[in-house]
Amino acid sequence: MGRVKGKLGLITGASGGIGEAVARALASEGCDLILTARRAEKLNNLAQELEKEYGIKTHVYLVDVRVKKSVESLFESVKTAKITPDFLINNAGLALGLEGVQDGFTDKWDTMIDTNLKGLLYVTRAFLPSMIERGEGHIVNIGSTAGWQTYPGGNVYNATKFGVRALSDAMNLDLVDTDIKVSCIAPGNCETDFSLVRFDGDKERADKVYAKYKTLEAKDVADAILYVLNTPSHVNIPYLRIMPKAQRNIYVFKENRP
Ligand code: 8X3
Repeated sequence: MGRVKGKLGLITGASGGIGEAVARALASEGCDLILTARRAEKLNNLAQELEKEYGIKTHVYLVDVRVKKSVESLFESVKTAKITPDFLINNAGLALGLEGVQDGFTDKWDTMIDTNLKGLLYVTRAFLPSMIERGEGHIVNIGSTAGWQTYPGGNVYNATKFGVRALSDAMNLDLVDTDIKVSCIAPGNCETDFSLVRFDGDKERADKVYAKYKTLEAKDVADAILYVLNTPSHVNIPYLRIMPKAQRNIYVFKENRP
């Protein structure tokens, strides 16, 4: 452990959920951070809190990863600030709705594909060359158990997460002659505002997703990411799947929530 101390990590979607938890975990290990998201207030508060608590440096940028120009402007700002991320956590992502394809909303599909796949690609394309140039770097893509198994109504979200898995695999192949590592971290059921977003603010419906058994917490996933980032330089972890003990796959789980 201890390899992230003094390094600089760039996190997308850092204002909540797993992104925020990763920011906290990295900060607690003395890692400086580039925090990006769309929500200014939450991001600024988090940055201030982490600087104060852990004495690290933070750089905050409002970015919508779906918008190519927004990612380009992030890249330019980072370049102007003369900082280069040592690793990139491609965390920004979401699910919208649970309709069958026959009833699906194409705008929701666009948002999921643009965020989960195209956004990940834009950010990676922007920062990967400087990592290669420096001969060091690590890209962590946040996948999902939904990238291993489909479920009714998961359709496009499933496709994006199968895509994140495929892209992680493909990046590892493309980068074989470099020193850059690529890891796909795939959590199972993790209690965040993921379901609230998916169900358009319907809290009762969202709560039900987490009611049957003890789910993962965002911090559990952040700890796994920290482990992956802390591996020695000759070790690469292409995939890490992390599930609640009570959930063995999308369909098989033990109802044991107290
Ligand atoms: C979130 C996990 O099972 O709700 O990526 O799709 S699931």
